[in-house]
Amino acid sequence: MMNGPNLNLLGTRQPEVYGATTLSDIEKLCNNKAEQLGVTVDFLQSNHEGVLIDAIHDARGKYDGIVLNAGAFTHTSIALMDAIKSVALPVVELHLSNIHQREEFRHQSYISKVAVGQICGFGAAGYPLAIDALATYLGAAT
Ligand code: CA2
Repeated sequence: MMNGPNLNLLGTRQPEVYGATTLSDIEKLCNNKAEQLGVTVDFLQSNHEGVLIDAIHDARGKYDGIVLNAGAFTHTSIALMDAIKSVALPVVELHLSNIHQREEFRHQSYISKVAVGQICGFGAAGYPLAIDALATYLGAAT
């Protein structure tokens, strides 16, 4: 479970856009879902593109897939897209908000071009949904 820039601020600012749930609350939701499904989830948040790219590279051989909320890098980062392509791991793209209903510049996603699918618009509830989606895709749910 990888989270990009500014998502560490969740629950502390702009609750009207991103909700009142903190990232550590979200981590608990993810752990509960993982336990329910009998899968393991590790959690990372970084504000740095290179750290996310390194984590994607390091995921190879260690994880079966990635749930990625790349934050604003979604709309700008060819480097993240290339990293995902290079590791050939299934990625579920995730957003709290419905990016298609927001400003035009958020409609473009480089992650979508290489992701298995996208979940957006369900707020914090999208996180366990994304784990479910990835586990189902992998046939990993018990
Ligand atoms: O809806 C999402 O999950 C986004 O990935 C969130 C990004 C935004 O740039 C994407 O277009 C959609 C922004 C994350 C910023 O998170 C904040 C949380 C609280 C306060 C301020 C920013």
